[in-house]
Amino acid sequence: MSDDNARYNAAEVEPRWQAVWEKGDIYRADDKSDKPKFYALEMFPYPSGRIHMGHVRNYAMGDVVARYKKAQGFEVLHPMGWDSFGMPAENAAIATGGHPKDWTYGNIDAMKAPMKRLGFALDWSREFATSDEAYYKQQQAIFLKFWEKGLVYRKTAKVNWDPVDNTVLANEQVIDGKGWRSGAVVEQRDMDQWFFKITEYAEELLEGLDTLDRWPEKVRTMQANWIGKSEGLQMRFEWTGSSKDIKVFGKKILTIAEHADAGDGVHPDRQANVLNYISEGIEVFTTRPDTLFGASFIAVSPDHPILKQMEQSSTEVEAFQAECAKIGTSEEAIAQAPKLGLDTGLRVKHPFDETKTLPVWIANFVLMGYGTGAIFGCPAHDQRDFDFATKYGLPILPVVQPPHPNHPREGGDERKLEEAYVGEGTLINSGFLNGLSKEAGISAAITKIEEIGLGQGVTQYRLRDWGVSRQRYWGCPIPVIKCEACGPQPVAEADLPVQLPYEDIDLNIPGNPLDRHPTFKTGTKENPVTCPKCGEPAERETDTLDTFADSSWYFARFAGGNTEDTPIGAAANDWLPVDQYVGGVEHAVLHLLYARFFTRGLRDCGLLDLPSGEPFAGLFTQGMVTHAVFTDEDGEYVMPADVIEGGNQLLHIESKKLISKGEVIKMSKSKKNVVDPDEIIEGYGADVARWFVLSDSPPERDVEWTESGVIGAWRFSKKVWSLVADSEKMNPLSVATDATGDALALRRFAHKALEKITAGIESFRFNTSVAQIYELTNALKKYKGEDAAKAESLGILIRVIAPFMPHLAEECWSHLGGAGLCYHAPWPEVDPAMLVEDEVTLPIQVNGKRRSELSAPKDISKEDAEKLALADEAVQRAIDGLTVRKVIVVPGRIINIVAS
Ligand code: ANZ
Ligand code: ZN
Repeated sequence: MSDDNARYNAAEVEPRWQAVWEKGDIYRADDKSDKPKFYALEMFPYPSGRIHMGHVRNYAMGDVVARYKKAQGFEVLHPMGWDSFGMPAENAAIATGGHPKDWTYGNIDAMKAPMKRLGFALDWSREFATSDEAYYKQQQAIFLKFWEKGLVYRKTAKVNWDPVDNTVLANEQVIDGKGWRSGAVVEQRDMDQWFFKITEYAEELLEGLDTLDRWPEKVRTMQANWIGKSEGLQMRFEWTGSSKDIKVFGKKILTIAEHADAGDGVHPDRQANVLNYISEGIEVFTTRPDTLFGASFIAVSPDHPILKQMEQSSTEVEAFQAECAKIGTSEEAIAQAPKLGLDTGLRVKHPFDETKTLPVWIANFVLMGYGTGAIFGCPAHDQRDFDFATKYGLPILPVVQPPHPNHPREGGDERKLEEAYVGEGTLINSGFLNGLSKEAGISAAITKIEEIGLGQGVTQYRLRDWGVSRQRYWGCPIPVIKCEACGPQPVAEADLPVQLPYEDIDLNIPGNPLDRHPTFKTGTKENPVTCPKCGEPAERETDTLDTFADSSWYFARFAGGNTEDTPIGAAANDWLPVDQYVGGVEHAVLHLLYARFFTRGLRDCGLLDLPSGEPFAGLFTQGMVTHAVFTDEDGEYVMPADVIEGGNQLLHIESKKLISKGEVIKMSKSKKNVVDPDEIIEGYGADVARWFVLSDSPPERDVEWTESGVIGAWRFSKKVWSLVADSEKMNPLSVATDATGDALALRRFAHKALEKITAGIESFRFNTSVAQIYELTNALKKYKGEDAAKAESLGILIRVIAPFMPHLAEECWSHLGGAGLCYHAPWPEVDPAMLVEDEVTLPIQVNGKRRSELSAPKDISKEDAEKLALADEAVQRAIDGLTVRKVIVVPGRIINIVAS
């Protein structure tokens, strides 16, 4: 080992190069560059206060791509910022008595330093936090543009209401049906809320998924399921008797005119239908009209407008609704809850069989927000209907005959059924549909219903409009003024931003601090809030936007720069879409879907020129960083840093208590199985931390953090350095075209490795690149020459290491005598000639004595080898005057000639 080797000290080398990079401003992306553009982006962090290993892995992956693309000749944009609005800041402020803003910006400062120490190739000139006034001002401008375009609307919707704290709760704040702070049973309340009309793009969002061929299949599937397109039938079941005489617990059903506000909870576009079914009958949505003959009941949602009358007249209905409300608003909770029902006493006619009537029930599993909020139940072929009918003794009539003759359902209605049959089959007990397949039955039933004027075939989406109102402080204020006379009015663009007040914020009282702020809502005496339309005193909207809005367009803002006069600078049109997006799979649905909606909205408002509307051309979802959980004798969690291995035992460093090692799971603060990146950087260097998280597992899988693994990574970095430190100065851009013998073999090795390393980076299999880098390092270690082949191979090694361990690469590059920065060096090019099959050297013996050797392709035929051997000059001399008796060719090994 040389002295240089002994001196390699990441703690000294890394900051030194970071200073050089920063001074050279080398990571600034040039909008005007005429190179091809490449936009690399990782999901930006929430400023919780600490960098964790998950961040390190996420950003290290993006950094490999960014640096690699730069070396390949692209102009690379690789920005960073902060997703800084949100509830944790409010909770922290409550816990510590501080202010959410101070907490947030303090955390940003605290996180930026370790982030910089990791040496990412980031263009910090574009940095912003979403809570910056300059950013949320533009978000308010976007909100108003969306409103103008019809992509924003207001409607009454259900919220979780905490009756003790007198506040709205987010779904995550409702635990087991109770408020997280008060413990009070949460109620469902109707409140005016703002919505983004994402359903406007349901079809486009679905179709767009087919174009995203660089997205993981599972993410596309999850999005498609979330959008949930169903082709079906919307149809009416008419009341028995005259609709005018229908009694609902003694009261008449109201006429359309009398029921003007019946559309609550229903998409405005569908209100007409809602009104319709109240006077004429019940409108349902079904994807299985083929099973109509098996219908045995109608069920409406507990929130169905028809129950409005009953609410006033029947305590029974009211009590039932209250019972259902306890389950909460989430679709999942409703699906898991036991089936609950109440017979309304109302009856409807069967569309195909005048003699048959069906009872109308209220059922807790019917959602108001999907379809029409009402269904017909066919218990034999839908499990929920089956459970419901079994519980309440409603008829179960099979109408689909399964194809298997031995199926227990064979024989039809006589048998006791155990569960619903949802598969394919032939229709039975179904009048004119008998004998048809499911598919044929569906279209025949739709045609018939359309003919008799009871409905029509429709497409439904499970996707709901995006409710964005949050009754919270730390978010983007919704730029609206509410006037009693004129209704909600947009704040004039010149008056943006609607500033989030800093003073007089008290989070210790439950409820929305903006709502009780002394001036935010109504202004001051001198400067009251007034209606932009009529000028009368009015009130500011006190809701703030869901923070998912903030992360729905930040990538466009990065690309367009921090412009003051427009949300998105023109440069974004050139940079977008993001070429490679990297982040957690937990964002597979909401964040990615909302961003895809926003880019379409921005496009249609003329704020972004992105015809496809797709923000992310390539997506990669990385696995997590895991670690074993340690517990002491009392079962308390212990941080890995406080554990030492002694003998065959694990001991707590301070108390010397015995520690046991538990399962290996995602690093999390609550289990204390975390390793602080800062400590790793301090102990081993940033390069080692980066190398480790990329080396051991395929990027989409979890990687287990182990001490031994880190030490291995650290040793490897030393090994690379010693290789360079022990070398003479040489040009790492050398190309040793006339290498022969060992030098040629080294070249071949280096180029083969290079090809695989490059392919690994291209296909997000960094671990395979790493494995090849190890091999190449070993080959170089063994090589004795100090020649062009070594210079070339070392030059390749340093450049392929650079995306992973950029500091070490710069140090090696400069030590070797490379011109300029390694960061600016081009990606090495594979010499295809070096990839062809290896040559072998075959010794040639004559009568047991080595006379010569033959360089030949490894797979040379025996005949060719014999011919070439006999033609060899030295061999010719040796057999001069003798007769060749025999030639023995041992393929790949030796050629023996027997002559006498
Ligand atoms: C009758 C029927 C018979 C149904 C049968 C299914 C099976 P997807 O495919 O997810 O769109 N449905 C309709 N609106 C509903 C609501 N608001 N809440 C709960 N369930 C609702 O699901 C469509 C099916 O879900 C519809 O087809 C309807 O039940 C139910 F053998 O109608 B079906
Ligand atoms: Zn007004």
